[in-house]
Amino acid sequence: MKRILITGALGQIGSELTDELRSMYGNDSVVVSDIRESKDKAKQNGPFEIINTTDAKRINEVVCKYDVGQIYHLASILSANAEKNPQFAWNVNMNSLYNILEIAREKKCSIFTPSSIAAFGPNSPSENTPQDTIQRPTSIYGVTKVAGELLCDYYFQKFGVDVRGVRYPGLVSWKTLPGGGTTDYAVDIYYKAIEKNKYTCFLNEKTSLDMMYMPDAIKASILVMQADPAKLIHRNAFNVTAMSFTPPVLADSIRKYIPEFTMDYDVDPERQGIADSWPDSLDDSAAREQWNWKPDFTLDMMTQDMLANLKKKLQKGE
Ligand code: NAD
Ligand code: AKB
Repeated sequence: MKRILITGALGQIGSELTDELRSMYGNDSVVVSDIRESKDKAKQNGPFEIINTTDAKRINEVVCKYDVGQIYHLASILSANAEKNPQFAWNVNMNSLYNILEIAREKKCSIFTPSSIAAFGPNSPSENTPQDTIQRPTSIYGVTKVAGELLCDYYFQKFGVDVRGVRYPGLVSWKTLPGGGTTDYAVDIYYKAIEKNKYTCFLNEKTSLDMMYMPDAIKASILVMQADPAKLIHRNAFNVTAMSFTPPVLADSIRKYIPEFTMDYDVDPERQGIADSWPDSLDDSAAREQWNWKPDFTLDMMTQDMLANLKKKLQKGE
């Protein structure tokens, strides 16, 4: 069997996707890569390579060395960090994707590459945002996501590259911290609820955003790659969501398990501006119809699981 390569594999999604793909296909079948070294012993259970995805030659070396047939391309700069250095974010996000698509074209690899709710902008419909609608994002991260969606469609139509993806909403997880996005508050809040019974939120109380628990995000990433291509009308950038909430609704869910939890606000204008430009809630019916997408976790199920696992993790001092 040809191997699977994951880029940006030490990040919030890649760290959990690695575990799932290795349990499905075996440790040696999944090559983990990132621009930085792994401190995690689990990642040493299978092949690990340093790859800077802006370096096409290096990606090519690893693809040839391991006879890679599928690439989960996760290396990226997320919204809040991207806004601090837009030129750097454009270089990493766009040139990496171009390199991956070119190698996929030459070596006939299939590709998973995620887009985001950030691909929408202030003049996209904000409620029940359709799969196909106006996309004029105002963050550099969103601009790279729309450009990436178009480039992926082009590589499929022009060269037949089997490239697929989803528009993830904000992702909540306990294993690995998020990497500098606008939705990171929805992870941070759980740490502070356990450590201090108190959280200061950097988004205001009216900010409604789509969210998803990581096991559902991993499920979506694998399901879309397993989907029957004959059933795919869309190919890239499927809207997927599991829930949509504001900070006080998330705080209420936490209070069901930690009644003394309190929250106040100290709004960060930059991240608030980004969040305000994103949808309140997505319509993910195309994913449901074309590849049977359905999330498992509701908000309260996520909260219960997050708190239980984070408590254990923090007690161990990890
Ligand atoms: P992350 O920031 O947690 O991880 C990204 C990883 O990429 C990091 O480990 C980083 O070291 C690595 N990286 C950065 N530059 C690199 C380079 N030049 N070469 C190789 N590796 C590099 O991000 P994530 O949350 O795991 O996101 C993965 C993908 O999913 C991204 O495309 C992101 O835009 C998308 N996404 C994530 C979310 C979310 O909430 N986590 C939501 C929507 C979309
Ligand atoms: C971010 O906030 O940048 C990401 C995303 C929604 O793409 N979590």
